[in-house]
Amino acid sequence: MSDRTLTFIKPEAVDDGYAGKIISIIESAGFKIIGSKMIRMNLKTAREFYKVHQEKEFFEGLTEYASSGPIFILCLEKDNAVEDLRKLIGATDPEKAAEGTIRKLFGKTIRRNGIHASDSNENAEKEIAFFFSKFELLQSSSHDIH
Ligand code: FUP
Repeated sequence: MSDRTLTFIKPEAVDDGYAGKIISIIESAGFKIIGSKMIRMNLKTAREFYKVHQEKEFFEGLTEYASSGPIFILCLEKDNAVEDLRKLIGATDPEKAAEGTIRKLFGKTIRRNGIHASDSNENAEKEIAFFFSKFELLQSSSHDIH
């Protein structure tokens, strides 16, 4: 089975109308979309999703921002998906992100940086299960719905 990862386009990038452009970059890089949805997280859900950061000084701002509007969530499949998507999105701070990366192109600040992507295979599987039921994901082998 190919590796899977979880990504979402953050509220400001969705609001600015960049979802289509960002998804196009992701698809052109060889990722297959095996699940997608647009939702708005409430504050409680955002705090749960980002709980690994709960001791950080940016936690309140981060979770308020993440719940401030709809996000576009994708489950993606590709060999080496986690690492390859992290390369494609670039560094957390758009100012430090490499040219051509999604955060360089569409991010504005370290908080409003355009896109989230899982940072390990273990977290990818946790984050996929956080947002998707198995019935919402295409099977990697046949691409049939379960
Ligand atoms: P990343 O894995 O690149 O998304 O970065 P982190 O896991 O370190 O941070 C998670 C999110 O917290 C970032 F996407 C943006 C936000 N953040 C801030 O708001 N301020 C900071 O100083 C660092 C991160």
